[in-house]
Amino acid sequence: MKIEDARVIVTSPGRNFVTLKIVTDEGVTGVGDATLNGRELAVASYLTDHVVPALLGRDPSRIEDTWQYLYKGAYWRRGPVTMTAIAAVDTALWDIKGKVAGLPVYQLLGGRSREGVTVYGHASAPDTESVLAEVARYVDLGYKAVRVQTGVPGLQTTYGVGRGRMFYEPADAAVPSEATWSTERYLAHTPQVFARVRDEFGPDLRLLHDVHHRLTPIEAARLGRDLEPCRLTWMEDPVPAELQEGFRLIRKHTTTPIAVGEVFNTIWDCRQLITEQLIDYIRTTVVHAGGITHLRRIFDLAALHHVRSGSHGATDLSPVCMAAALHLDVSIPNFGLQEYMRHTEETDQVFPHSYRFEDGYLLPSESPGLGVDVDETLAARYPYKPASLPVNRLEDGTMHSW
Ligand code: KDG
Ligand code: MG
Repeated sequence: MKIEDARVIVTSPGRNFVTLKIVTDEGVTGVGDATLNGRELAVASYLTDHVVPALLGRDPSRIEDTWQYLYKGAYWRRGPVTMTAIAAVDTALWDIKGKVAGLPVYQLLGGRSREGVTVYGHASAPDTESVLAEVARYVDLGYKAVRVQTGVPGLQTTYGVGRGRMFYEPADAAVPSEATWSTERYLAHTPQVFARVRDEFGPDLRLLHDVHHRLTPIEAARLGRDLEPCRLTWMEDPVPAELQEGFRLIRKHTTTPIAVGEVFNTIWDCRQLITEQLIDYIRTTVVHAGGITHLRRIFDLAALHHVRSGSHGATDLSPVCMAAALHLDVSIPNFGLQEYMRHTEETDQVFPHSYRFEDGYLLPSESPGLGVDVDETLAARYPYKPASLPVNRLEDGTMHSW
């Protein structure tokens, strides 16, 4: 079997997505998500101009070799654009392998380690009163874990607080919009929100919070400490994570578990965090961390160091990524949680899939391969619209993280 064609499909059914579809000379096809929020066209060009020509004629069954060829062969290793492009190829090849074998991909990864994939939803609202109602809605839907985000009094907008209900879309304008941030106001407000939520919903509901990289290590340590009575499942992205040893300081001061990794692209971005046991959950994803092949390598390293998975699953990760993530989630020994922000109806139509939500769990597809596809005719009806993630400035105008 040989790769005969590889198409890069850019579509915007409510938001932008890039998808790679690989076609073999025997007519078997595979899909991979290649969406990098706000930088979609860079990945599309990387694939079209540099990867696709090298794929034509290759044997699609050689997944590991193709991964090594694209990673090492580029000379320029790592980085979000490169790793997202490699991820798309890798995911599509796993899809093809599953279809050829007549098995869902999780069977090729060693089979089930659990019955379902526990997911968390996003309760977000401008203030504490309204976020309580949002948490209740998720509980009623069966969710066993809920991420809680609110606006901060005195700030006009807060990143991570949605405008819609089941999903939010942070990429809004072609040129990044700007918001104002105050660490002081945020640190004073957030523990009060969680005290109310824990009080109202009791000890069993798993609660999570995303800091979106906005603190310094000592500020994050203080937040973690203030949140300890509320027993969070995790505090996510407390600080920008380029400086991995910065997490030692947070660890020294708080037992609130830490999750990090949605912006990581390789095992090297999290090696120190994992091997020094500075985190509890690694949030790397199929699409941004080199596909199923490389993400499994990260999760295996994590398993040796008491770190569980907690993959990113926001709306900018397409149903193709979600389908692939679920095959890994259900098979690995050290699964923790999977983020699940639902997609719009238009997105679900462009990417027909057979994973499903049931009683707080997502269940991977039982179809051969990944169990997801892209409807290219429908996709063509939604042209690309430039959209960037916003930036933050402090109240005095200084540029800040996110
Ligand atoms: O593209 C960026 C979003 O996916 C991200 O900001 C969402 O932080 C996020 C999360 O945890 O879902
Ligand atoms: Mg996050």
